[in-house]
Amino acid sequence: SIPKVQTAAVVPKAGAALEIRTDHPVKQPDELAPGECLVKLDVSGVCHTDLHAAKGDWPVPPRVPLIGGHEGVGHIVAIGRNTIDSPVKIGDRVGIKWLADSCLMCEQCRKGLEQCCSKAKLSGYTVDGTFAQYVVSYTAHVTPIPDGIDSAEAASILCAGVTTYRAIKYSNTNAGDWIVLPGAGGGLGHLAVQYAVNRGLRVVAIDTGADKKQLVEQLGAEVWIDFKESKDIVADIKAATDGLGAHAAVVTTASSTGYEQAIDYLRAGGTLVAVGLPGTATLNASIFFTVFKGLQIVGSYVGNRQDAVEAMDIAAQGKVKCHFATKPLSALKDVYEGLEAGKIAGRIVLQM
Ligand code: 8ID
Ligand code: ZN
Repeated sequence: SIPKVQTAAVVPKAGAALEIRTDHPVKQPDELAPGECLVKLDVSGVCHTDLHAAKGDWPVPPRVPLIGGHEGVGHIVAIGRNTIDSPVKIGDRVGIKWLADSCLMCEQCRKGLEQCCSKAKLSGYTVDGTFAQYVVSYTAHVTPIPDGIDSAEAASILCAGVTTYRAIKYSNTNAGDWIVLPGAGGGLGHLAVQYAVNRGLRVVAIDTGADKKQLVEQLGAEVWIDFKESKDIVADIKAATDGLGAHAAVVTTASSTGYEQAIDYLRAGGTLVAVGLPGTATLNASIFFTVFKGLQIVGSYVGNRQDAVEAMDIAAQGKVKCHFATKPLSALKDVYEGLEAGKIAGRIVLQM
């Protein structure tokens, strides 16, 4: 009893207004290719990436027309005929992350850097995503959702959670170290605060506004800096870290401003992890001080299947909790406006 049509939020072309359509076709079970599965969605988180996709402001263009969304949770209702060795079955609760599929055979896939596979399919970017009642995904890449976590709580772990979990994993930090998190009050940032605290790191949170301050302090940030009020962010961070600076920074701001002072506030030997994705900005780092301080600058792009399992497991144990408000799919346009204005503390999760 899979319907022929569904409700979906469609971007007709780059930059065009979003349309909520009630007659969007559902791919039927006998139309699924081997390795594909049809997932009936309950919820989907809204990531700032979806807004970049809708605006078309990245150097790699999305497909159009496009259904966005890559933080979906639902149940498998069909699997393509002749699918070999599926790790999931009909009825399983699964998550749809940004990396919908990869070849699993190339050098990047073999090394666990499958998100950089040249044949990667991206949910809500190069293939239709989760702002719909049904989505076609891939048995090898859907993330099993453990019992003991609500679908709405699990949703944003699939992008915001996985991404920040991995970024912190590769930040070269140990328990007791200081980590600076510009963008700490946003969707990625508020989970970064928690994954950092969970690893025993000491958090300097940077963002703006009373809501975000309250949120990050409640989640365990020791130091708060409001980037709109601070007169000298570098001095503030040094003052909080015995004058030495922080061991790492994970930047999750959607604009380049969050990156600007990092070379100056990192301590010698520190690591800058770039996560936030302004479309055209360049990283303007002093070569001299990058060398002189022995800094590392790394990019971190979502996570592989194992990162997804690990990040989800920590959330299912209740050690990291997404702070979210739920809204209907029809509110997506307003959610984009809220993200653009920087008004959303934590995440919005849409109910399908
Ligand atoms: O794999 C990846 N690297 C990846 C995965 C997922 C998302 C990257 N992203 C990218 C998104 O495409 C987007 O560019 O990370 C960025 C943040 O996504 P988000 O967390 O979903 O966005 P948000 O909820 O709007 O949070 C951004 C926060 O940054 C703050 C804002 O106030 C907001 O809370 N912020 C800004 I904009 N400028 C700031 C600054 N100068 C700042 N905070 C501190 N200093
Ligand atoms: Zn995302």
